[in-house]
Amino acid sequence: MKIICGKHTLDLSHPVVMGVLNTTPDSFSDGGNYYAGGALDTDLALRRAEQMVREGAAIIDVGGESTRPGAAPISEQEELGRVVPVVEAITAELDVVISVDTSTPGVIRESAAAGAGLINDVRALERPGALEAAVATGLPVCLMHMRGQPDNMQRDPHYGDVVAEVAAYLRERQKACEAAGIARQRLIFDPGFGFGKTDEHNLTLLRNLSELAPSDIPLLAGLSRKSMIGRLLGREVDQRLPGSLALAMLAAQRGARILRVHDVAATVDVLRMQRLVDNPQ
Ligand code: 7PJ
Repeated sequence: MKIICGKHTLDLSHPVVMGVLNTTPDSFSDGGNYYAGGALDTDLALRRAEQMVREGAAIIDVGGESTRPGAAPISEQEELGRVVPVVEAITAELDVVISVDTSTPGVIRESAAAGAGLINDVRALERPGALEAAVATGLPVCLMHMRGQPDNMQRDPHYGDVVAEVAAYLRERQKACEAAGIARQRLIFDPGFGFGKTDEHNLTLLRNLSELAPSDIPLLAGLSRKSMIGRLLGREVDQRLPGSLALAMLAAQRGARILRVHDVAATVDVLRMQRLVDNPQ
């Protein structure tokens, strides 16, 4: 399974790691890390990207809008100012696929022009103009399921059958993408762990992960440091590495091809071990 991301081809015959690079001042685990004197420091962000590439990340996911539960929306101008300079810097310096974690049409367009190779949208291109912007880039897209919006999504989410409903939503967004001109070979599915889901919903989705996508559409799983680990194990955000690694391996065993994580080196080791055991040469 391969996916063409601009000038890079991503080999997904084995699971790969997507390293998180948040250029927000306020994200729950790495927000504000790349700020100096109150302003975004592109060089600090670039150095972090470089470190993640050394550690084995195949993709760097650059995000400028916080989507954590309760997060407030920001303007397009603000998001552009956080994302595009970092995409430009990474494109100029590193040989890696850059994905942009965005739902904003202008950010989709300008990031692609700056060298991004993948669009990662937690709103599955539902924002007005986002689908058209994504089509125009020709890039692959990760479609994620979210119930509600970040400011209200964790208020008592309900499903009849969470696996069937998430799968149906992703299929419906796939059809919308195909109708608009994004070929099936350019799509990635993601159940959106923690986005309008209780812990029980998240566990059920992970247990049944392989049912969420047809076998030719790669699955992405984002579980790293998420609050479900905090609640289930009683761990603060800086104590969630073992839980995150366990969930990354369980997701890989259930068919995830891209693991979106903060702790790249540790996750790469886990996936290498899993591969040695499960795919003997
Ligand atoms: C995800 C994401 C995820 C995808 C975030 C966090 C919140 N994109 N962006 N999947 N999560 N595709 O890192 O906890 O799960 S931001």
